[in-house]
Amino acid sequence: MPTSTSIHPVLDQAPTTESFRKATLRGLRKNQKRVPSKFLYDERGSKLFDAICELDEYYPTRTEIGIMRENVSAMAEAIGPAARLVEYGSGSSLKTRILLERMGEDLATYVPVDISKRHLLESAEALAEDHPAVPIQPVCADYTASFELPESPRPARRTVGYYPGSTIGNFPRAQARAFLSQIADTTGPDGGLLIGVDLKKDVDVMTTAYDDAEGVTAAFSKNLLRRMNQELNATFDLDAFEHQVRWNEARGCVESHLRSTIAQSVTVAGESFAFEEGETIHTEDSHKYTLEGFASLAAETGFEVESVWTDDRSYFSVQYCTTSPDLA
Ligand code: AVJ
Repeated sequence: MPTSTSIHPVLDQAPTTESFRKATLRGLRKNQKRVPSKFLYDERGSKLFDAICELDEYYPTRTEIGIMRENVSAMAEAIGPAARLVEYGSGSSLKTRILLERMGEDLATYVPVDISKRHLLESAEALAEDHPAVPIQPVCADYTASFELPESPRPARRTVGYYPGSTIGNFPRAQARAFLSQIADTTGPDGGLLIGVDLKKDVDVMTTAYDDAEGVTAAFSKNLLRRMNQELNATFDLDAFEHQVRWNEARGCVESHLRSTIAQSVTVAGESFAFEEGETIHTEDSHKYTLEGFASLAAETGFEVESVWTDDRSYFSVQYCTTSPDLA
């Protein structure tokens, strides 16, 4: 039951089980087996990810929240009045709260986009309670595919993307470029993008963030096997795989894998897959950037980095990028 009139009906463009099946089979047939990381975020995965964000080892969330709190006035000023704020992968919308507390009334509308419908709705309802004056227009979609945005219920002066969490790190460079270009297309001229970008640092700090002592990240990762068992009739034995993390210097990313601890064969959607002992399924990349590296990537997509905020250890950055006001 809707709890608030400020929440508009969900625009439902959720990916189907069929798309999960197709992508999974395609990935498992490769030499280096892999499954796209967006499938980690079913309802249980989204909850586990929230738990990751509270781990001592997982510095990005805490650091980004600190940067947001400290600089929210400057961020609000950069975004300007009456913007339409579109958040890609809104999850629990925790960081958005910092923005909304500062600029709530100033926003034309808030459009959270997330792949997990339940999570999307719960977060929207919680936000609406605290910010009844801001229209909320939830969109359930895989934001890496093209999707429709609802029309703003109030005139918006510009569209600003919000992409926190260094989720851009999930993409290899070419895909990151394509995705930023897609956001630039969505915002159009005189648009903005407030984005969280994790920075390169000590390798131990970066890898430990994905390999916590409590095993929450391992559970998050293995949830993918559970999900395949449930939705694709797969036969994964969760005890016969372990979570493994590697820093890949050449690609500049932390890689997460699920490593088969024995030689085994597993069925997924009727198809059989052989695993050698030690063979892995690559589940996720978390790319790390230098400030220069991100600025040059953004420049290839029609965005220009206008402001950069960091913490005192330069672990993480929040950056405001703009598209030119006078594109075609
Ligand atoms: C949500 C993609 C930013 O890569 O840091 C955290 C996901 N996976 N721990 C990241 C994640 C395991 C996270 N992103």
